[in-house]
Amino acid sequence: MRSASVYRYSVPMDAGVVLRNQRLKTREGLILHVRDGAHQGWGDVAPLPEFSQETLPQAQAALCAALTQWKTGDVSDDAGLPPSVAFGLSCALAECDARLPQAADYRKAPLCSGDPDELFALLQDMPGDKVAKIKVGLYEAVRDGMIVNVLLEALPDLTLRLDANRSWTRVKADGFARYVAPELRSRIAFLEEPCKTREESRAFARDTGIAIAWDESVREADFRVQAEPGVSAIIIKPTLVGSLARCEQLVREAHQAGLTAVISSSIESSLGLTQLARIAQWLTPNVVPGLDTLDLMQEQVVRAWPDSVLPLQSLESLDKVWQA
Ligand code: OSB
Ligand code: MG
Repeated sequence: MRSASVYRYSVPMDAGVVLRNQRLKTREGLILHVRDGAHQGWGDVAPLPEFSQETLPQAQAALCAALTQWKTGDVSDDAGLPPSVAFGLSCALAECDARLPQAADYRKAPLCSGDPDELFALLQDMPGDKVAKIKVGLYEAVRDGMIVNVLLEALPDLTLRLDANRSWTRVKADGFARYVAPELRSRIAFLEEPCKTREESRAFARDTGIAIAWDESVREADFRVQAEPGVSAIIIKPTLVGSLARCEQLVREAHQAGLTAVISSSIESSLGLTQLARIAQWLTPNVVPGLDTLDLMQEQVVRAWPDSVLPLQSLESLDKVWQA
C-alpha cells in the first residue's frame, strides 16, 4: 500500500541574501513524504528563484502528478520532471528503498561574501585541511585579488574556492589575477566561471594558471563533461540539475575525465541539505561539499542539521497541501 503527502514551507532568510537581481526574503519549498508499506522517505522540492526555470506552483503540480502515478506503479527517475521535482522525488524514493546511505559528510566549505577579517578569524581556528569559498566579482576585481593574496599568504594550509558567477570581462579577470602572486595560484582549487563566456574563462585559466570550475555551464544544453586544460572541477547543484540518477551520471563522467565533482547547495531547507551531505559522502567521498548555506536562513525544517542552533519548524506546523 503506497501513500504520499506534500507539505509547504516558508523560511525567513537573513536580511541581505541576494540572488542575482532579487532579494530573497523567504525560502519557499515543499516537503514530500512517501510511504510504501513499512518503508518511508522524505524529500525537499524547492525551485530557486532566478536560477530554476520552474516556479513553485509548477513544481507542485508536477510533483503531485508524479506521486499520483507512483501510487499505482513506478515513476522513472527521469520522467521529464522539472529538476527540483526530480531531485526531491528521487531522494524520497531512494530513502524509501534504503538506496540513499545514512552516512553523511557534514563538513562544509565556509562561504564568505562579505568581511575577509571574519573569514580569517574562522579559518585560523579551523582544524585540519582548511578549505573556504569566497564569492568574488561583487566588488572591485582588484580588491578581490588582494584579499585572496593576503589570505593565502597568511594561512599556508589554506586552499580556496572562488566563485565569480560569470561577472567579469577578461580585462577585469586579469585585474584580479594580477594581484595574486603566481606561487600562490596553485592553492586556488578553482575559480568558478570567472568570465561571461566559457571561451573567455578557458583562455583566462590557460593564461593565468588559475584553475577554473564549471557551475552555470553544467546546466546548459550543450555542455559535455570533458577534460580541458585549466579546468579542475564541476559543481553539481542537484536541485538545479535533477534526479539522483542524473547527479550520479555527472559525477561518474567527471571522475572519468579526471575532474573533481563538488556537490553543492541551492539553498535547500535543512532537510534537503542533510540529504545533500549524504549524497556527497556517497558519491564524492573526500571532497568537501559546498553546503554552507543553512546560516543564511533563520529556521530549519523537519530534519535538523547536526549542531545547528536554528529553531526547527515541525511537520505539524506546516500546511499539508496534498495527499493521496
Ligand atoms: O553561485 O554557486 C553559486 C547557492 C545558490 C545559488 C548559486 C550559488 C550558490 C552557492 C552555494 O554558492 C554554496 C557553494 O557552492 O559552496
Ligand atoms: Mg557558483
